[in-house]
Amino acid sequence: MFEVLGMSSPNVLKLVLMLEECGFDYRLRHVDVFAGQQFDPAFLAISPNNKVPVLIDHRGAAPFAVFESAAALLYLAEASGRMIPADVQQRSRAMSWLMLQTASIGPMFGQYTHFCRYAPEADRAYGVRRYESEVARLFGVLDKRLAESANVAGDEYGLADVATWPWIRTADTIFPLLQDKSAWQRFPALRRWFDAGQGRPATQRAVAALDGLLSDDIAAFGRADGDAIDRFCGRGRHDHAANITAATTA
Ligand SMILES: N[C@@H](CCC(=O)N[C@@H](CS)C(=O)NCC(=O)O)C(=O)O
Repeated sequence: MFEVLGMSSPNVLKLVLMLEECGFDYRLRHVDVFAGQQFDPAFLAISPNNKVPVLIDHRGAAPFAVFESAAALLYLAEASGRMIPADVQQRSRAMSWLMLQTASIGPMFGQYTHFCRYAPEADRAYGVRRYESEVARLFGVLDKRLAESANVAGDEYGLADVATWPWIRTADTIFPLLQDKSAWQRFPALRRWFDAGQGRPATQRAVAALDGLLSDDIAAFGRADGDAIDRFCGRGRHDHAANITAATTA
């Protein structure tokens, strides 16, 4: 049995997609990031960067926790022998696209979400334009790749696909860039791949399971006051850089 600690976010969906694709038993446990549960010492002991998701493998004598979603995908690929090519060069290709997801797609799409949703009005415009431009560029990178390849890393659907698909879902669902659905016409290969992923039975089960955490997130957000949102965003009295400066000059 595996356990995923998380919320209804794209980085968490990656793990649920992978667990479903590999046919593993799992359960989900909600982490209230708006209440700051990601900073609890017990959580930091298994996720030192204070982020969800965390994968816990309960199959052995003692639970084993994996932090960072791509590391968790690799753990599940190795545990199952699935979703990762055996051939060395194809495996390397899969790693390149997996790392592109973690190094570029996740951070850029995440910052775009941040500026659209959480930035104070006065500071919003530059950040939105900066990250919207990057999101559009990355859409182009993926579209070009998928015009020449059935799936992100090659012919077979694998861990680079489950890493990437949730962020395209988030983009399709909430990004102002794709609010006008005709914008998809610029990215036909990406759209073809996204629709194919959506049609997979494992994707449908994973999305239904993850959406079970949505009401927890909505309730958690509703309970959060301004200070809690500042802690989530690392600003105000929770501004890590300002706190370093204050400690240095004290
Ligand atoms: N590189 C990390 C990113 C994880 C991440 O950004 N998680 C967000 C939710 S999707 C989170 O935990 N936010 C809470 C916080 O930053 O305090 C991964 O891929 O696991």
